[in-house]
Amino acid sequence: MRTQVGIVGAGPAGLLLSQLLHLQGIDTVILERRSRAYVEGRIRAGVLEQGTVELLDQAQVGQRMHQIGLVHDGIELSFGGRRHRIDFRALTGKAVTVYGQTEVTKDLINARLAAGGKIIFEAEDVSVRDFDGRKPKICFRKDGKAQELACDFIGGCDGFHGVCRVSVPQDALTIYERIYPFAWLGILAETPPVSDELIYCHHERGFALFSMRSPTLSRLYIQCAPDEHLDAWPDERIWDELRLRLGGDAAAALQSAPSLEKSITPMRSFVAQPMRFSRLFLAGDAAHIVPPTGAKGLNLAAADVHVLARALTDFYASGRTALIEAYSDACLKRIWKAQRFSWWMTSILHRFPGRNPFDDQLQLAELDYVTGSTAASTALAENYVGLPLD
Ligand code: FAS
Ligand code: PHB
Repeated sequence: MRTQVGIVGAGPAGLLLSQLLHLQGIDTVILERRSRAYVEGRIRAGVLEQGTVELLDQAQVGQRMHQIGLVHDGIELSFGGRRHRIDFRALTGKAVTVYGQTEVTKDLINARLAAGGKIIFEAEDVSVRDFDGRKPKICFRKDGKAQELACDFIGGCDGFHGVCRVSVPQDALTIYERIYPFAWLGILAETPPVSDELIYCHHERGFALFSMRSPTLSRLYIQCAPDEHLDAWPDERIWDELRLRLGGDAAAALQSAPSLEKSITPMRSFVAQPMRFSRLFLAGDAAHIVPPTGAKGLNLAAADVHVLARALTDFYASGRTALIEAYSDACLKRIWKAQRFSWWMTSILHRFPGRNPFDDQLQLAELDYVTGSTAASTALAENYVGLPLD
């Protein structure tokens, strides 16, 4: 089997890369270890930056997003028993769109397959080879048969636990990491959101987030211990905790419902650099992880493949390699700004074990400053809606 760009992983990074290259007449094959149903069933991110919305439009997969996505002109920060709105539209002229990663994934898979795109689901034992030479290849097993995909370049879009990053000589990689002493317990429930916009809650019992997927589907998170077990969290306990951390009229208005999905997500900041090794390119979670407090994970993956698609398109059109050589630095400039923002949002909104009363007052002062100063709330807003895509 042969293609121009072999892609490992059918998450948002791999699928969007394949679609953007397809629209430039460049052939790709995606190898995904999970089934289509599994990939389309995963509940992950939910907030799209304006730049990501424009990129999905450029990829010609924005129709359903504009039909059912929710455009939000702001968010609320709740602390000290009061809620404070950050008005993105007034501060930056921009907004975000609440549209589940699950839906983005479905739209991209449908578009790829409708255009005759090749996605090999349930590909086993995927390995990437010879990417430091001129003839990279991806080996895998499908239906028990060993196969080989020859290609010019490899898109390593296989997430944090994939094979691509670990296939790079470890001494060629520099790893930056911070593990947070807490996690997020998230649920999806068929109940109307308590507010038209997201509410990020700072509370002495820990962080909480009130998000949504539609006017009838809520996505809710509470800070919990990193080694927490789901069996310790029956639905009732989760709803009680959400009400306690939200407080006020909204808490009274919060309608409980059985959880449709319940999961615990560990919190880490992670960057592996550089992101290119000759003909292997890392993109998305394969190269970097942010804590979800800044809603940057999916958006960073989209920004990486935007830069990568442009570099490969220029190469195939002109033979130029300048953009390919600049790929890693171009992405890392944006990634480290998103890392800073995600770490900052996590630091001001979560309760850290071992903190002292001075730390508590600092957090409250920071939140008071951010919500009281136009300059500070503009800084939050412009990072949240997304810094310009280069
Ligand atoms: P992905 O992990 O989405 O996709 C990688 C794909 O590669 C997967 O389909 C995987 O099955 C496949 N793969 C892996 N190894 C392979 C192999 N050896 N062979 C073939 N295929 C292989 N972000 C937010 O902003 N908000 C959230 O609430 C949020 N929640 C999250 C919850 C979880 C549990 C996780 C893991 C992430 C969450 N994120 C969230 C971040 C998330 O949105 C990611 O940033 C986004 O999925 C990154 O997309 P990809 O880089 O495409 O990686
Ligand atoms: C979500 O809706 O899943 C979501 C929203 C904002 C975040 C994290 C997750 O910061």
